[in-house]
Amino acid sequence: MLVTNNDLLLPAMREAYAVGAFNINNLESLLAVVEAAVEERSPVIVAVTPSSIRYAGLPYVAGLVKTAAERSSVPMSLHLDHGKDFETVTNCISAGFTSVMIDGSHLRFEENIALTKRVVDLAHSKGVSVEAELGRLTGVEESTVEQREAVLTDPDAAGEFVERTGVDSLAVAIGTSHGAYKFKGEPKLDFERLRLIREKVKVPLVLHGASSVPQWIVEKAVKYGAELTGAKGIPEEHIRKAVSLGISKINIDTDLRLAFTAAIREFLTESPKVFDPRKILGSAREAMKEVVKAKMRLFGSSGKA
Ligand code: PGH
Ligand code: CA
Ligand code: ZN
Repeated sequence: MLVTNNDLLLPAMREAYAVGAFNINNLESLLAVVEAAVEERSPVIVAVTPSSIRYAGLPYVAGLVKTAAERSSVPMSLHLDHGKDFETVTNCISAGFTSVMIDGSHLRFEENIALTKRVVDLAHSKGVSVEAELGRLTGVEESTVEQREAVLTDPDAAGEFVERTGVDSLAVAIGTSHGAYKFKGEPKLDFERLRLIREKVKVPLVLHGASSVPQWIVEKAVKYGAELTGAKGIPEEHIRKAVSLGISKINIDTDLRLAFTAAIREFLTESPKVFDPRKILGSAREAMKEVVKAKMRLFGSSGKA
């Protein structure tokens, strides 16, 4: 059934597990995520970015996810990931999204508050949950303490931000980043900062840029011709620790892209006579599903639906 992010994240925060938000852009990735959730008996957040909406078309994306939700036995939400403006949010709510992110993290503090508050007023009047972001995810590239402080989430500011906006959940910057190249050296997250934020903020906390970039998937992709030199993600024990310190929602996109690409490269090379798209894409769907199931076990959401 289709529910809001609040319905999924408040129990998660109470019971100290995290719900995965998996980015989808087509039928294959949606079915991979939904089938994984059903098999793991896990709640799940289906996340769609503005660029995925441009790729697939808003009515198609919304229709697919709503159909999946009606037909499956686990609770799921349809969530706008990294919504940048009021118009995108409005369109998604009209299309039936049950949760929206307004990402004003690039704005000044007061402007981020004003935009987020405006979205919260609209969304709450329609029964839709809102996620906002404070701090920037590019923190890993900053080398000095001053540079890091400037982009990572300030705990006091986070407390004030949530109070003044009335937002339902908050994405924090503690050293993760989007994509397959997260660290040049050793992976490092600011867990002390997370602990302080958790003390100041009463709503569920969200970790973006949380893909682990599993080396076995990278190696398979490279074996079949991909170029991924230097690809590195968040180690699984860091994810486990982040959950234990109060992260309730974890966003995964890159690991699904890697699984998709590695599976298709392998399939096309190993089965040169096959040209049935269902077989080619079916191998990718299966690979993404296995990744999603492993995440649900890692996050502790398996068995919670
Ligand atoms: C993410 C995904 N989506 O909003 O934050 O991050 O690139 O680490 O999968 P990854
Ligand atoms: Ca952002
Ligand atoms: Zn993100």
